[in-house]
Amino acid sequence: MTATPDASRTHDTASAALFDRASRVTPGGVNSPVRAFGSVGGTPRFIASATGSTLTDVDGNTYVDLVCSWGPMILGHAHPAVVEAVRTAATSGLSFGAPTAGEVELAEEIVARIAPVEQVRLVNSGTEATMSAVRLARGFTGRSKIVKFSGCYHGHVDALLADAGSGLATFGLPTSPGVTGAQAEDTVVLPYNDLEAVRAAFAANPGQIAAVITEAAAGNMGTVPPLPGFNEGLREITRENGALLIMDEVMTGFRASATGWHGIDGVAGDLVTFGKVMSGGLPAAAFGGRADVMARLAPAGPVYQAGTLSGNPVAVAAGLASLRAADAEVYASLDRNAATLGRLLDDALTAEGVPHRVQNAGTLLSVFFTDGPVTNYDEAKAAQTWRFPAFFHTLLEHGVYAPPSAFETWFVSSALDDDAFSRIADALPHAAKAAAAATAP
Ligand code: KE4
Repeated sequence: MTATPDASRTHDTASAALFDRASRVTPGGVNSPVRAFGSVGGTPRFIASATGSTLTDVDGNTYVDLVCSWGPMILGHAHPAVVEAVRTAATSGLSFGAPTAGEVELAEEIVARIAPVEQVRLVNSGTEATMSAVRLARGFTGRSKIVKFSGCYHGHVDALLADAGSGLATFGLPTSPGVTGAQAEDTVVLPYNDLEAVRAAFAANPGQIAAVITEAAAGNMGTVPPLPGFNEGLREITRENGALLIMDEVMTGFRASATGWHGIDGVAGDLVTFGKVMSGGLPAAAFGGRADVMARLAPAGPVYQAGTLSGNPVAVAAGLASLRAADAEVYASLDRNAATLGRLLDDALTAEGVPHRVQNAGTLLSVFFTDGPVTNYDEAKAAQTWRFPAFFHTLLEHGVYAPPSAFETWFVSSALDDDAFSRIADALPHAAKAAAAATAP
């Protein structure tokens, strides 16, 4: 890679034109806020195609992809087995509104891999999964309050958009407009990694808390793993108080390890949510857990939940192909690639004397511009996030597509090869210099 951005990079004229057009017909010009580059500025790149670990934008610029569609693409883009499975499924029809064998196979695959999951329901997004899990927990316990943690994001569920992380963290909206007081007042928001606060919340709300929902390892305030004993403590406290534990593995599921975060700390949620990797990149997600809890779900039980495209045969084919292609070597390469990326980040920022800390949770990782450990959202917000925009854009100019927010996790795929890493290694010293030169607002 040349010392300066590749002169052949045509930059972003076609992206800029598309962003202008998009902004006239779609709020913010995007269909999900973080894609708008709001917290880093500049023009979002409109992607024309992707293969392996490479994205190509509409101006013909190529990038090493460290977003992986926010997690799903652990095999890289356009993996032949996944594309073929989608092609085959599509030629048999796209949607029937009736059960199919593929849905059973995907449910069986999840149940076989994740011990606490005895039954599973397929849905279309992680938001649907967490929304449905919360409703089921309330229906099963007859209680109304839900505990969540500041900086954790569980999708745009009204009740969970209370001081959420991810997009809201980027925009700094402690509670999204449109979420009514009634919906928010049943949500208790606590500091992440603080078991004393959880105990106090149960003491203050005896017999009222239906569930605690937590990201199995937090990835929406940057990567903030649970402190040793935190998830185990949540398991113990919820059990003691007759509440359910909802482990949100939408991001960590089948990515942090072959069996998600559960495969790392073994803490069994009563309900577990999934998405992203299990979708192969198409709209599919799931929630599942104890059979006695899931038995309350319609049509078996009274808690209503439904979806026209739930278990869609083409999405299911993509998810099954992705999970089945993700063998031990794929997960070994994810481990290696996450370690390599973390080392390259650390070396480049150390060389420029930039205060930083690379944090991992399984194969998830992110970089905080601070020296201390980041264990919760306040500490994540206290980092020198003002260094991130220059860092991000310098990487982008040098052909590396990192998440466009300091409050997001970086995602590796098994498709990252030597060429990709040499491009990353070439770009990082320039990005570290830009971070070092950044000035506080
Ligand atoms: P979706 O509704 O976006 O499929 O999933 C919501 C969700 C639930 N739980 C966790 C732990 C999640 O990370 C997410 C979504 N993650 C974000 C990335 N930080 C999706 C990216 C976006 O919003 O565009």
